[in-house]
Amino acid sequence: MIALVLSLVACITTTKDVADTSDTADTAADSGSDTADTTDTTDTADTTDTGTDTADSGTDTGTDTADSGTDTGNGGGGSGVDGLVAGDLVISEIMKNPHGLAIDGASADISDLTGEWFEIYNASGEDLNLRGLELADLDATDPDAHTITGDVFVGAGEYVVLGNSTDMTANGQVPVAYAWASDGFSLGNNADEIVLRAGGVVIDQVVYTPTDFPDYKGYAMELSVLDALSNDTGSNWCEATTAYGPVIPYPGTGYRGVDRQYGTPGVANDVCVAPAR
Ligand SMILES: [Ca+2]
Ligand SMILES: [Ca+2]
Ligand SMILES: [Ca+2]
Repeated sequence: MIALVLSLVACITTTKDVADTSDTADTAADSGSDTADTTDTTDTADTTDTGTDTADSGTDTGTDTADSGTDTGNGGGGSGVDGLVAGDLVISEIMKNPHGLAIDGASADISDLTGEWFEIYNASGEDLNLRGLELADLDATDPDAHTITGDVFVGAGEYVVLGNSTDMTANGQVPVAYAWASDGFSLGNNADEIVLRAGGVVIDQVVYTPTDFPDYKGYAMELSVLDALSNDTGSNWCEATTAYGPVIPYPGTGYRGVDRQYGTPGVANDVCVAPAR
């Protein structure tokens, strides 16, 4: 009986909602300044607000993602090669024909290829990054071609060495800053050419022959006058007189009995003496 009474009371106090049809859309333009609504998730944008938003002065707590792209700029260490003109770089020393440990027939370490290098003098007057510089020769049928793909910094008035290998053991203790690594480029032991281009423009080139230029195995040829016109003439080149690298176990007295390589890779050349042929 008590339960029935309670049930009737509940029925009496419960009313049923009817739809509220009296609201009309708010079409008035809002002229106030909005404050951020941080709790409402259902409002649509108010497109009639003429108020002025205030700047978001909050602190960004998001996490930046790392820049994993490849930097194609010059790395901030010097100007790029695109604006270079003929003479800005000078090919100043060439080791076309190194002799290595293989010469004793027992310990093959420094091969002709891995021991090759040449030196560039920066005559441009500004610090440079040689990334993008093209190395080539003038072979009509099978031209050498390699484009420098890494940063190679060389200060104004300084030298940099490019070679086959940056491995100081394999190249005979030469401070090679960048290696072409047999990728389409090498230095012929007889006649060959080194051409430096930037954007298709020849910045310097040397066309050497074994008759007009110094030609002795194990001796780099060094330029005596540091400009890109002088290096076109063989008589402006001399054999290096400063030894570098490891003692080479050469049997006998051939090659003048030398047991070292000769050159000044990366630093000023020796004072020129007449080539001893
Ligand atoms: Ca060679
Ligand atoms: Ca030249
Ligand atoms: Ca030198």
